[in-house]
Amino acid sequence: MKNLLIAALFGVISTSVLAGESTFEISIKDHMFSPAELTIPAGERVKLIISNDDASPEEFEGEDFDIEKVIPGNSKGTVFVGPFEPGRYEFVGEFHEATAKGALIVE
Ligand SMILES: [Cu+2]
Repeated sequence: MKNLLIAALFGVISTSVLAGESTFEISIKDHMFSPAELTIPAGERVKLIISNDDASPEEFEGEDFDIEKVIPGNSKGTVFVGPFEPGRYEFVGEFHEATAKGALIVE
């Protein structure tokens, strides 16, 4: 019983550590990212909440990392990125690549 309790507590702790990963928000408006450059910590898995404030769908796509996620108009999408080495990692909104450009600055 005691071991079960410890295991249960441990489960709660590891879940909360996962839930505690850094979260950052990016928005899309007029087919542009804001902020266009986002600084995130190196060596960590990071949660990005992408809010598409345009009426049309957008696809968040990493140029320098392997993520693709379509976000319908006027809604939010969540992706997990990293852990990355320090550097600059570009991404685009693939449906409006001419204007929807951004980068993660990993420090
Ligand atoms: Cu794509």
